[in-house]
Amino acid sequence: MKLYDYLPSGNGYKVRLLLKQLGIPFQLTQMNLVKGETRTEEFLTMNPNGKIPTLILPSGDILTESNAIILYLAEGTRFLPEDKLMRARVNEWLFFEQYSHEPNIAVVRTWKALGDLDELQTATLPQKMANGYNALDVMEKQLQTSDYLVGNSYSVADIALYAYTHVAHEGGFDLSNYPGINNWMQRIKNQDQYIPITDDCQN
Ligand SMILES: N[C@@H](CCC(=O)N[C@@H](CS)C(=O)NCC(=O)O)C(=O)O
Repeated sequence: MKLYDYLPSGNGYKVRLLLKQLGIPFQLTQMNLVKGETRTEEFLTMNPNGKIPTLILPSGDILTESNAIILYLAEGTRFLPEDKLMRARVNEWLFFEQYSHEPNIAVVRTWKALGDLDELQTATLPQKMANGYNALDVMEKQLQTSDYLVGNSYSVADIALYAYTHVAHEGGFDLSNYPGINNWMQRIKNQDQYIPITDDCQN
């Protein structure tokens, strides 16, 4: 498999972490997003949306969208429950991540990483922060009652939500009032074959 990725990206990290935990070797191509490397004609023929992660399967088929990729890779493994309702619960968290969590927590982190905020970003920041804290509140409520997000076992729901939660402080989010989330993040760090977000898995 060949993964087009960018190491600071939580979306890319979801795929890297799962590939590592599944023991699937892959070749990593790092894309410089700041230089627009996902916007070249060549890259856009693979992913017309111009984004990483983009995964090339051994068959040559191309997969995009981090949560679609991890669902595909997790099929038939311990990272995705077989039970229909439990799978729906995993999907609930994956859709929640893309609509309520990532657009706030990840976006604010990226803005801050890129330097000074422009006028529009400065005006939108308070709402983004409030939305991000709302998403953390929802996770905390669940993690006060269970060790993992779905059915008390580690799944792709945890991988998807961990990716940007564990670096939320880089966007200015204070996680000190979220004991459930903090304990859950520690449980994830203790998983077999855990890698940090900066690991390119190439050795
Ligand atoms: N919904 C997509 C979002 C992917 C995404 O936003 N990727 C960003 C990096 S985190 C990217 O490639 N940005 C480059 C660009 O838009 O030019 C997913 O979950 O994979």
